[in-house]
Amino acid sequence: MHLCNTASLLPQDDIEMLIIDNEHAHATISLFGAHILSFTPKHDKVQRLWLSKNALLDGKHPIRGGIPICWPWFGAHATNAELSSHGYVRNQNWHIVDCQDTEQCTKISLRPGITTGLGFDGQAQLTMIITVGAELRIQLVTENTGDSAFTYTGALHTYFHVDDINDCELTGLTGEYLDKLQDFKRFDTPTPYRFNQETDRVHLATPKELAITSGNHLTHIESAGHDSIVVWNPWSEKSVSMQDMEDDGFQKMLCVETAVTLGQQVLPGQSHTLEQVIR
Ligand code: TA6
Repeated sequence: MHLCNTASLLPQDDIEMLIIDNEHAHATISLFGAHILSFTPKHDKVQRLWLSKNALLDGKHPIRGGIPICWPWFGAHATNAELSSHGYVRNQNWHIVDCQDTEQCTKISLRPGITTGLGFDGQAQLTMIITVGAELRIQLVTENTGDSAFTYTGALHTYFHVDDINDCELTGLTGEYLDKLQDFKRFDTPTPYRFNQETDRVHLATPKELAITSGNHLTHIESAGHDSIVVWNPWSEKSVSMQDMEDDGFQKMLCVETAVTLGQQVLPGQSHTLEQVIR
């Protein structure tokens, strides 16, 4: 595969890193999991994503931070608790199928080795299209290549960098959420939406625009193709319990995930795109 001029491949630890460096931004993408690890626009040089200092880059375990791809299920598998959380495509090597340079951006398309697996009976082609420019556009395209419909869940499980979780506000969410920490009971979205404890919520609203204000930084998040938005911060106790997360890691991150948690049916010959734009 010929790489475009603004892309280069570097081995790091046990995984291959794709480095994108164009006039608009710098980004790092692990081919293991097609996992975006960093995105820094050049106009302000502010890193938008958080990556654990203890993240495992061994090509065997999911990477803590950046943008994990959850597919073909979100969270625990609906019927088989033995299967890995968030599906199986973040745990495998992807390959580059296209790489384009334009004046505005670098556009990379990647596909996983396999899309069939225990726990999912669909025949699908999965493509991740990453567009790196002044903004980062991530499109996860699920195509039904079989002759029967299937339903999937998934998420662009983005870990955003925040200066201080105690001085951070999420704007744009309204309506009800399901609280995973309280047996998925329904609650109203708080305003202002600030954080002072472990938070694990599936918001049933589908806003196009969200924003995270943290210190004097504002990160804009656009979503499309979603049926929910997941908001997660493990807080202190969970951070300490996770080997791949530094004990105080929770203070510098907030997950805001463009998600399909209720289920998206894809008919034969049809496709569905889950999209998040970060700027
Ligand atoms: O998106 C929130 C969540 O489902 C949490 O419940 C927590 O499990 C988080 O994802 C991280 O999951 P992981 O499997 O990457 O540790």
